[in-house]
Amino acid sequence: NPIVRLEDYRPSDFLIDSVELDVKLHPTETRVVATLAMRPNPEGRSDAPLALDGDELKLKTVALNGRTLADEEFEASPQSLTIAQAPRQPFTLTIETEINPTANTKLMGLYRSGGNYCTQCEAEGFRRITYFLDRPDVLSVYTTRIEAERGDAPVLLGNGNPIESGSIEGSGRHYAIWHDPHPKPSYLFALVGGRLGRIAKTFATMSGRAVELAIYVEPGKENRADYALDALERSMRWDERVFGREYDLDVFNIVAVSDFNMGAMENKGLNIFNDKYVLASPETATDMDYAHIEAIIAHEYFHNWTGNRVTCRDWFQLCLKEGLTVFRDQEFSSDERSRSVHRIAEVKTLRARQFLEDSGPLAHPVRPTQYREINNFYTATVYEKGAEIVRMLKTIIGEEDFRRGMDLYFERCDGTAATVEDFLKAFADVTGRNLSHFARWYEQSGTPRVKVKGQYDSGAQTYRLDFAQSTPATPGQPRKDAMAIPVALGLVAHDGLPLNATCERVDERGVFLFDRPEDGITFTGVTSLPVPSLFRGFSAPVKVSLDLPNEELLVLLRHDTDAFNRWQAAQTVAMRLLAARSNGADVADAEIDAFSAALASFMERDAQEDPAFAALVGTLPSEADIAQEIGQNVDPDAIHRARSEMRRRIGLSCARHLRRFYESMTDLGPYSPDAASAGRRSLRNASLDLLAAADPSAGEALAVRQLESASNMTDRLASLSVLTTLPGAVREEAVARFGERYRSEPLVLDKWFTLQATIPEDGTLERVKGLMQHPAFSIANPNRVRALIGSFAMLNQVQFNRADGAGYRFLASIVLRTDELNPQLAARLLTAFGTWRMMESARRSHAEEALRSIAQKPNLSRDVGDIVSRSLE
Ligand code: HT7
Ligand code: ZN
Repeated sequence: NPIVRLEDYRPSDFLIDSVELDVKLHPTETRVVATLAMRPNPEGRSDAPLALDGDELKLKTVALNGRTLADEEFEASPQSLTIAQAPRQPFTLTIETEINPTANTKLMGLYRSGGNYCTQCEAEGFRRITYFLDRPDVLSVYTTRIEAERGDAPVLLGNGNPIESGSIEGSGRHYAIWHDPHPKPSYLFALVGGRLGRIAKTFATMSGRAVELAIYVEPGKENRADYALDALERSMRWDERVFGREYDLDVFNIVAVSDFNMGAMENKGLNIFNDKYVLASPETATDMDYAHIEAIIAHEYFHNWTGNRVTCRDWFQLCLKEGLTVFRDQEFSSDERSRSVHRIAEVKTLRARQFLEDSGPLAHPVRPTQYREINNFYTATVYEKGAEIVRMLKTIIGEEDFRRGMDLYFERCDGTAATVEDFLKAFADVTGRNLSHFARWYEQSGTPRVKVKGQYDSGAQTYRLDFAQSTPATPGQPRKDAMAIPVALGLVAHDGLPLNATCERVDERGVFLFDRPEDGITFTGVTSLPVPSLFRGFSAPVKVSLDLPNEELLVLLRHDTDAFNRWQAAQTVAMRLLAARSNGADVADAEIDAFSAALASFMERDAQEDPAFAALVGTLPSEADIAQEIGQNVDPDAIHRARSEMRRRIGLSCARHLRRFYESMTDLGPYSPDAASAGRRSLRNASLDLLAAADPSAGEALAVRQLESASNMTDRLASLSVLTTLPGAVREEAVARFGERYRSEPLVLDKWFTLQATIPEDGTLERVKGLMQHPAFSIANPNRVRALIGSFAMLNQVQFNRADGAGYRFLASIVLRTDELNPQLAARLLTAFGTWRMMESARRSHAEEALRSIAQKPNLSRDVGDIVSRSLE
């Protein structure tokens, strides 16, 4: 498979100014006629042939300026259409293809989901609909005519605005024509045809234009889309207020489908969503589901400016739209909810997914320089670390200049296919700063380590901080340069009183820019021994080591004005204890009890004001976090034992507080998904979890009572989750009853699959295999596969990493099976092997054997072939 390289980029030899698509929908023989207004690109080669991309296409006819071409005038295969002698002036190319949406199990291009027709074109799916210059720097104005049996597909949707619709006399068929005036790349094309229910409302934009917002879902589930519609309206208002961005069409449609490879897709004016991120009711969705729906609705909407109006020149620039849009959705959620709680959640995800990726065989820069399969680069690094880079930029230049830079970026790049350089140049120009060193964040992979040493001189009343940075080698990058790291910091006195210390290297926003291998700064006017609070708000995606004794970390937990660092202090102490215990070191129970007592008192302090924060403080690092901290020769069983034991001891020593939280944090009224109510539920359920760890039989009774009386899915699922940690007949009965109750609710059954797949017991692999026979499970549906098998592999540390290698062999067999249907899904599952090299040697060799068994199979997809070979390198 050829490798695509950033350095080989050159402009397209031809351009397509407009596209007229005529799509006659049919379950197995859909006809597509594409009429392309083309011309040679003045920036391209003047003697180049016209080479159009295709993928599994059946060509019917091709005509140039209305004349059907004879066979010898072009070369066609399912993968390409080439005309050697293309005209050197503007011309019209008309191509007719036939496609089979029912047979399309890859869920790319035009396919069927739940009997409806839908499309997915990012990154390279449009070429599965018609031959095209399927690259993001070819921007065209689209007009789409969609025709179908009215009975099969009464709803017909396209990009842009609806301009005409009608019946085709005497045929039972009808059509709709959509026109999108905004030039766009083919990956933003979409159409939908089907039987769908609808909810709608009118939105008045900041300049007073009326926009019809609508969400289409499976008929009968319309009221489950109310929250998503409300989130859409709030997102639109927020983008106007915070970034000055207004919506630009007469309609904005969202369609929810149940077979989807990712979360959602930002097609211009016609977002298509995985129904998991649209449908919610108190009975079926948890607080976390509501928060995800809000974030993803916002994310896709925000793409209208960061991705659609300003798109990417090539797929290497993916972070330009994804990192920036994640940053924007994070800011939206922080404004709508609790900023500190949200920041902690973001960082937990970043560390669990991106730091992990950065430390394993699949590490790559935020802007990769080469790929074999672009679908494998929709990663935590591109999205999450990409967002952190934008956040760091804002931290360094400040809020006002950040907004001015964004305005300039939109002004300059609107209607173009841009690069990371264009983005950074806007900020360099408004601030007069040279951002070339900062740009290294896009190029260098791996998570920088920052070592810090503090020294207090009581005589001089100074406090010196010495910093040293290094970044470990990653695939293809053996040596690293120093990064420009913004360190937001402050000093905290042991008694919590303000310290009026100053340091000229720290700017007015409290930020020191650490951009050399080593550097040191000195604070003056430090009247008592301080505790440094570093990387406040997690100001840079780095790993920090600073040898503060546990007592000083507890000073931060008590007194830091930065909520993130208060939480971080508790996590650091917990991690030290857990990692030491997992490694077999002697940690006195008394030390754990002292930590527990401190935790309980801080949770108590925060519980009334910010219960969600208190719940986070009381939640231990996960088994995967501990494995990452240990980093080599990992024994997941030892980690599991250490963490379980620590939960038990915390539960025991904090029981009084936990019981009080459990009893007081009940709902204040009918269920509402707002952050305050969700926070109360999270503290209540975190308390239940610890109480059950300390006293399983009392915990079981509490959980059973909660399961029976719960008025919402958050509390019901939390109690079932506690029960799954307690083996026995009560658990089995509760699990069976839950499965029965929700047998016709696939999205709830996904939660049920996940709970069972993550039971850390020996029988779980057999249970997972058994559940694959459940009538609701389907190997062709990505949500089902991810819920059952993805969760087993990604979330069940002890059972996926079984010492006998059975977990690895199972995953390998599933990867091979899914690869035949849906390579994108198979490749995602395969990334669960990303941690194999950090395991102890027996597990390591089982994992390697499983990976080799995949690698040696003939006819692997490019997606799986790429991941497996990089995993073994
Ligand atoms: N821009 C989208 C990324 C995407 C995707 C979505 C659905 C199915 C396949 C896909 N391939 C890439 C989603 C987003 O980040 O907003
Ligand atoms: Zn996105």
